[in-house]
Amino acid sequence: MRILKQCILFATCVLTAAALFAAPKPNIVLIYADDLGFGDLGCYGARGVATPNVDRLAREGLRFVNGYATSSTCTPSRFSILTGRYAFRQTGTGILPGNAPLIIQPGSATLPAVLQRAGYTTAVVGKWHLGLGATNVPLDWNGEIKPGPLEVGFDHCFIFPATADRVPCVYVEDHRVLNLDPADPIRVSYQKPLSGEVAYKDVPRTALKMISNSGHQDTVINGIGRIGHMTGGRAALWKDEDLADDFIRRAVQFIEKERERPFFLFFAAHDVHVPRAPHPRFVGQSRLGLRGDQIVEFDWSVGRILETLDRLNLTDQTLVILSSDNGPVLDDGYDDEANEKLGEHRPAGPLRGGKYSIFEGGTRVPLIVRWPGQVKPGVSSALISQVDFTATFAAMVGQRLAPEDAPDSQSVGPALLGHSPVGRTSLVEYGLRREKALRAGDWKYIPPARTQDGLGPWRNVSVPPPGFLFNLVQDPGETNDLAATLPERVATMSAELAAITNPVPRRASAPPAPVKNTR
Ligand code: NG6
Ligand code: CA
Repeated sequence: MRILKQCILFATCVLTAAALFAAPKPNIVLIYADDLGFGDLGCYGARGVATPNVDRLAREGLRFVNGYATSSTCTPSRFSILTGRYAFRQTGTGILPGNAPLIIQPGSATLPAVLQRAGYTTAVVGKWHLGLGATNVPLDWNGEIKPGPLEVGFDHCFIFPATADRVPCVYVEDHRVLNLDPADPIRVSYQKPLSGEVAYKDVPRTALKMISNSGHQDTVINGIGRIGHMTGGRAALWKDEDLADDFIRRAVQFIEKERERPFFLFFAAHDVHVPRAPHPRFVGQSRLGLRGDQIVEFDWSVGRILETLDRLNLTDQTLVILSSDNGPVLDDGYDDEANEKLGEHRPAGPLRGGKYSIFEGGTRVPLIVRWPGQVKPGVSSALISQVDFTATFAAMVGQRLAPEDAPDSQSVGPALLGHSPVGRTSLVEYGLRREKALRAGDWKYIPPARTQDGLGPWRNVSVPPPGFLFNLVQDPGETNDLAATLPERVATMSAELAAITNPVPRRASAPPAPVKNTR
């Protein structure tokens, strides 16, 4: 009996070791840019700005031309990338104010939580914008700040709470505001002005680093008007020009510290979101003005990460994945000459629209994956959504997901690693006004809605019944609406979209096609 038990134990050990060997656990570094468009990088055809470090990543890895954020704004895209769930399934997942509570359920099977379960040390460095604190309990920025990243799967966080144009303009490290002087407590309001704040209306224009042309006219911090009111916390305020340096310092420290074990780093850059105040050493480094200079700053950050992996001999055992949370925008509320200095550059490449829009420029973004020896370098046209990362990485590290976990996430490992040219069959895109569209194969269907076109300034566009139908391969710029000539395709795609987006699909004249869960 004892011998039998020992044999079983031995066999179990051998099998476990074999399974581990079959599924090497790479470190995973997810580099997430903010508002970086499909055409904003050298390897995607950018003009007037050089991105040698990202281009190196693309040369050594796989560059996707059909990679998608789930939404054309930040919060819903970040919600999806971390939860494997489309944001339209949960109310309150639109662009959040800086004092919003956490919108991800603590304890749920998020991307970092699943990796943590698989033995990874996990960290988020950079922009958060998914809320902090409990619902219905006003957050005290001077106390313990939770729940937040540490309650949804991250072992460490070094973040700013929302966006750089929203207060509070401070870093949160784990559960505390960094460098906070208790004698100078932070107060934050998104409702009304605060007594003692430096109000935009009172600051002479000559004392501002940039003029706010829309919104961004509440409290002035570091010479820049912000959304929301803030007083106090003076020793804790970040300097916009140092955001990239501060984030990279933490990211490099984390990689150095965790070099011996599998780690997951979610590096969520501020670049190239407004306000555009890159470090002075990047100013003038592109021909596109400050927005282009910020692309250079982003590329520098990527270079620092790649250099660190090289220096620590981690390159071969690290999967680096780079993408953006939504498409590009030019004038996003500050006079920073993004339009005036654009020249020949096309931030969304050949795509129509950009940030906020349901057209392709809103959600189709750069996507590059590098894992030397595992990913064959090249270009892939496989259809991939960021919502797939949770199931894909879970499968890669041998973690099972329950049916209710990451419900929209499909395991697309073979496509992501370049072993298959086929990813998803379809995906949902989601705009600022909660408008949705279906991309299926070469086709895109946008139901009747209102959306925005352009890159700021915008043009409102009404999508009339029965919606717009485009063949994206023949018509990447979405100019030739085929809905009237192909009514059956409109009907099929409309039914598929309804089946995915309605929890209980409503029966039309024909029953909608069932949604396949390929996980
Ligand atoms: C908008 C802001 C814009 C930006 C955006 C969020 C104004 C006029 N516009 O409301 O500047 O902050 O919200 O961007 O205030 S995102 O990338 O985080 O979704
Ligand atoms: Ca964004």
